[in-house]
Amino acid sequence: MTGNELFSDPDHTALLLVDIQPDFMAGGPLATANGDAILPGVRRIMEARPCGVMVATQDWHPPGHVSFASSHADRTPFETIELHGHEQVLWPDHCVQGTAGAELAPGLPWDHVDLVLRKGCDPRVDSYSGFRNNWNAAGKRPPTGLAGYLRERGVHTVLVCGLARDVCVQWTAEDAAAAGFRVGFLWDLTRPVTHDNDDDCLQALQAANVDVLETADLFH
Ligand code: VGL
Ligand code: ZN
Repeated sequence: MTGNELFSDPDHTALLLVDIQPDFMAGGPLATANGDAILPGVRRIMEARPCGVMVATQDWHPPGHVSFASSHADRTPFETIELHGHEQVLWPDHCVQGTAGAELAPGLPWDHVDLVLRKGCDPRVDSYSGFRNNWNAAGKRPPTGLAGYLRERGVHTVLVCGLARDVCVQWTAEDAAAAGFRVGFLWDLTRPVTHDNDDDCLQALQAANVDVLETADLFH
């Protein structure tokens, strides 16, 4: 998919702004590599609005969430455990409901956003993707309703950006593609939490049939 193709079809395109929250930026407990650097470009694309629908996701965990290392005896952040039959990374406490670090990052025009979708609210299940929770005790990944929302709004193409590139943006992009949307991944408007993961991330995106784009592609 080319940038021009995307810009030419705004009525059927959605921009998904994934987890752009202070806890994933400089000084936050789960800081991505230079996450703050995406903010000017994200502002620019929000203002240019190459899409009829804008959705923000917000990581929004209750205190004591199962994904926090602090919720498990003798565990430290970035260790993995098995949870509901799947590998779960244990993170530092982050995006705790109602805290400043969980807000949508100050300084962006959030008023332009149609829907803010909170995720990770179930204390026993993690949720990386905006489309589905991670696996629950029944071995299912229940949908959030976002695919249905977008379809009802006439969307068939989604552009994804935000934090973190190799976790929530990647999972959101993969699930969007699996749900049948055409997906553009705005690579320069993402930053990873694990710095040497870019090759794996690119491979996974390619395997999922996600197009990796640079925002410059949208503006010519
Ligand atoms: C995220 C780890 C844990 C993300 C959220 O937004 O990428 N990563 N929770
Ligand atoms: Zn989280």
